Amino acid sequence: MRRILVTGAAGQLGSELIPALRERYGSDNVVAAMHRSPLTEEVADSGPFTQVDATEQDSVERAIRDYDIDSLYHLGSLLSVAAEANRPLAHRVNIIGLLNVLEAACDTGLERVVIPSSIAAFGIDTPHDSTPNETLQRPTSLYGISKVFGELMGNYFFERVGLDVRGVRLPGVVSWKVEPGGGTTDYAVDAFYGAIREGRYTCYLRPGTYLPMMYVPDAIKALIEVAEADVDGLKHHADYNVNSMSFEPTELAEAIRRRMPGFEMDYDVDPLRQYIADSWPNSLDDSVARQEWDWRPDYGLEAMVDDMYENLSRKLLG
Ligand code: VAH
Repeated sequence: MRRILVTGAAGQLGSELIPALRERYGSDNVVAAMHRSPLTEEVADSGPFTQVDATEQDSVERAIRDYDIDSLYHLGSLLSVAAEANRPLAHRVNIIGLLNVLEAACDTGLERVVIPSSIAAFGIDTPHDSTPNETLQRPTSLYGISKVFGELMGNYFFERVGLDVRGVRLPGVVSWKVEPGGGTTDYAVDAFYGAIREGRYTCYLRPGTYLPMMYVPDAIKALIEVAEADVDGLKHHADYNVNSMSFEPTELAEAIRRRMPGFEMDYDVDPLRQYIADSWPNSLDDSVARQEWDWRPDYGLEAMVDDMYENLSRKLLG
C-alpha cells in the first residue's frame, strides 16, 4: 500500500482513520474523499482531498486515476437509522456504491480494498453472546443487509475475481472528533456530550441493552492491521469479527459518573433503535482475527471513558 484513497472521509471513522494513515504513509499519500459533508479541519488541512460520489462508478475511477491510488478504504455508507429513514438512498450508497467501488478497483488494477462490516451483519436469531465468526446472518435492518452484501461481495471478488478485499465487523464505535449521526449505538457518544454540556442525558435504549462497543483507536487499529496483514496468513477476507468490550446504558452512566459525580441518565426508548439494538449481538468471538492476524484491542470501558472525558471536555469547554 503506497497511495490510499479513503471514501466517507467526513464521517466518524474517516475523520480518525485519515490522520492515522497520513502519519503512517505520509500526508500526501492519503487522499480524503467525501461527497457532500464537510471534512474536519484536521483532515482538510493535513493533506489532499477530493469529492467522490460512490453511486457513480466513474467518479470513483476518476479519483483513483487522478491520484494514482493503489489501495482504497471504502467507509462511505448510511448507518442503521439513516438507512431505515431513506431506503432508496441507502440502496444507492450502501449497495450500488459498494459494488461500484469493487468494480472500479478491478478496472484500475487496485492492490487492495478494505470495506468495514459491522455487528449489524447479524440478526435476532444469531447467537447473541460471543457471536461466532461463522454463524447465521439474517439481519433485519437495511444497513445490516447491506453489510452482509458487502462481506459476500468482498469475499466473491477475492475468490473469483482476484481482487484483494479485506474487512472487519466493527462494534459500535465511540469517538469524540466528529459527532456521529444516524446510528443506533450513537447513544454511547451522545451521553458524553450530554454529560459535559448539561450533566445529564436521555438515553433512547432501555437499561440492560448490551452491545459490543469499541473505542475509535482500536477500530482504526483493526482497519489498518487487517489491511496490512500478510495475505498468505488469511483464511478469511471481508468478514472478521473484532471485539473489545460490551456494556449497557446504566454501566456507561456509572462509568461517566465516576468522573462526573451527579451525572444523570434517564430513558425515553426509541422503538426503532431499540428494535435494531435488540437484533444485534451482545459480544463477538474474535478468536479468528486473533489467530489469523494477531488482533488485540487496547481499550476497555474505564480507559475509554477517561480518554473520552479528557478529550471531549477540551473540545467542548476549551
Ligand atoms: C450504527 N454506529 O449504530 C453504527 C454502527 C454497529 C453500529 O455501524 O448504525
